[in-house]
Amino acid sequence: MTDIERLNQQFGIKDHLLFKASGEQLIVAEINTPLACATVALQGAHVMQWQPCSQQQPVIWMSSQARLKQGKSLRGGIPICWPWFGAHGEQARFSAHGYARTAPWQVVSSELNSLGELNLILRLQSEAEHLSLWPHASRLELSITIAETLSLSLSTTNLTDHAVVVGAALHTYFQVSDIENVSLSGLEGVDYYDKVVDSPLLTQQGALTFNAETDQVYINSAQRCVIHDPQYQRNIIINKQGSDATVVWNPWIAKAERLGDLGEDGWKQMLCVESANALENTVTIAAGQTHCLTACYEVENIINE
Ligand code: TA6
Repeated sequence: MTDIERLNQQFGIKDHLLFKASGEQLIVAEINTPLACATVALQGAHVMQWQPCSQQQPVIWMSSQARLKQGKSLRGGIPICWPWFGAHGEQARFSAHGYARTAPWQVVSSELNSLGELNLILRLQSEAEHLSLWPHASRLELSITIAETLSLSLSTTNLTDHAVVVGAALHTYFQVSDIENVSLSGLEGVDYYDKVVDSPLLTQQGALTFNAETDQVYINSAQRCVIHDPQYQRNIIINKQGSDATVVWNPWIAKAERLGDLGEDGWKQMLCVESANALENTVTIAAGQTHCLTACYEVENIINE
């Protein structure tokens, strides 16, 4: 029996959840329910796509150039940054955003409930190669609930006998009609670092609009954010818990060209709003304890006046 056959036998749900090969011998879970469709790669527990039935456009952006490749991060979807955010504190040669997003995760459970919500739980257990990068045994689980809303809960259990400090993010790429025609509210008055210019702490004045590369880390921010997209006639509402930092990122033209994997003008149709624990908002997890970082995305249709 192949891995895919075993997964479908153990966790498949007829007509609603099917595991299949994708890219270079990797495996994805394809989800179709009366409420929404989604795709989740087992590598990195990476939500690649989510589209409620009520939406004409996907809510999560994925680069047209994204290809599933063993050990390679995907441009788009919801990369899981863990157990550090950004560059590694000491080892410049370690991959940015940690190793969880390129590691093979295991399926723990799948369930379609009476409301038509599909829940999938994936787990990453510390392996030797991970311990060489981050020497603290841990169990990482992602619980994904796919419906008219999308909920993700990333739980870190510290399996060691000492406290550990963890940086993490649900590095979500949202699809927008045109980055120059959307705004982001919810961060008014919040302090942030502008990573494009390596600024000191600044304070956000008003809602964010976008007209250049944007890479801002908002600290002590547990607020709900909303992406306002009049052209798509929708708001994307981003609620979170267990996350005190919010990262807002769009590479704009030059950086998108340098990255080279966003596809033709892909930068114009994406906006990252990341529920994170980073910089002064990393989390300390005591021995044997668990921390949960949770985000929930909801789409509100609006009629333009
Ligand atoms: O979250 C924003 C950021 O840290 C940017 O600085 C940029 O590096 C982005 O993440 C993408 O990182 P990646 O390693 O996926 O190319």
